Amino acid sequence: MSALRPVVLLAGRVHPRVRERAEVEFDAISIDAADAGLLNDETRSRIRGIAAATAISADFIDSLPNLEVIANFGVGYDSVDAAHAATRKVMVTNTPDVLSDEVADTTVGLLLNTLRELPKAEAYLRAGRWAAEGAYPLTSLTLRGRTIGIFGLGRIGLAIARRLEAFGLPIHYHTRTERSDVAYPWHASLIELASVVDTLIVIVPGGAATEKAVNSDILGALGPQGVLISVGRGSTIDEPALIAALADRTIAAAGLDVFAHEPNVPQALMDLPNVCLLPHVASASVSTRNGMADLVVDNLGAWLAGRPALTPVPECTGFDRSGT
Ligand code: NAP
Ligand code: 8YV
Repeated sequence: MSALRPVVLLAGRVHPRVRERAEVEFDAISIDAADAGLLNDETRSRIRGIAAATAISADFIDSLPNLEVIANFGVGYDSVDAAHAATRKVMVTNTPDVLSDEVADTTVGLLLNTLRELPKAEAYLRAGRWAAEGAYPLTSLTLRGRTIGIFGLGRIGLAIARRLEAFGLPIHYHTRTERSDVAYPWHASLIELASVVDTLIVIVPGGAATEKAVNSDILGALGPQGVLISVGRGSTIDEPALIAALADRTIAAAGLDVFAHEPNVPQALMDLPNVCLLPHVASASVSTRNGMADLVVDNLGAWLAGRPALTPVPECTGFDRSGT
């Protein structure tokens, strides 16, 4: 271990490639959770960077007097208090772009699985029911004839839109700011979007601005043929309202990759027949996760060597390397 290498904290269950590279390129220290009580004063004062695979609070940031950079594993960084880090001139980075196509592909797969019940049909075959009972029942839902609404037309939302456009489907969207580079109809509010589509794909960031944005009013507006696909953050969905809407068929079905209290999924959701559930796997291929891991370590290496961060989050884009 070289005394010249910057000390970097590996916080949470970091990806193996982050660990392997960090142990070569930095003086790496690991902890399971970002809890200042797990580190003594001397260690805390040595830490200059964090590779974050867990929540990083304002208190934890304040417990590290010489912290310079937090590199989050994931494009969504709602678990890192980036606004507070910015007040301390601590750089925060995330992992945009390298996962957009993978997440968009998975979203289309989840949508098709939800509508056409493909996981259930496979389970039917594997249980020997095709031979014993005959063909799997026809699905009441189809992608054909649907109108897609995308809540969040950012990097991933646009990749989803391009794919579904190729499926021959009309696309509408809601964001706070209308995009000037797409021809899809923009809706100024989520309720307006939900009123004109029957398929709502949620791919906004988590956090206070989107907390429980998909509530009983939005689900009611989506209507009885409505399908909700959620791949952004579980916090954006009012989960009890969704369970009620699925149970009484206010909407037809839902496909969810993210949940309010991961990895815990409400039993009431699991008991419903008209929902397709994935354990937050939208970016979870070896190649995509390796790309994310490399971006985490490359961001740490760049910033700690005095170079600009590769992918700063918006709260920190104004920093130059001198911390101004
Ligand atoms: P992005 O490029 O920043 O796009 C975010 C989009 O959401 C933008 O169009 C933004 O437009 C819109 N938006 C943000 N806040 C909004 C609000 N309050 N109301 C309406 N629209 C809002 O981010 P991205 O790379 O596409 O990633 C999006 C999110 O997907 C991540 O933050 C993460 O939580 C999630 N994600 C999940 C997985 C998974 O494994 N399931 C994987 C990757 C990402 P405006 O700013 O104009 O409103
Ligand atoms: C990851 C994600 O699953 O990038 C994101 O925001 O939600 C996913 O790619 C997560 O960040 C790490 O497990």
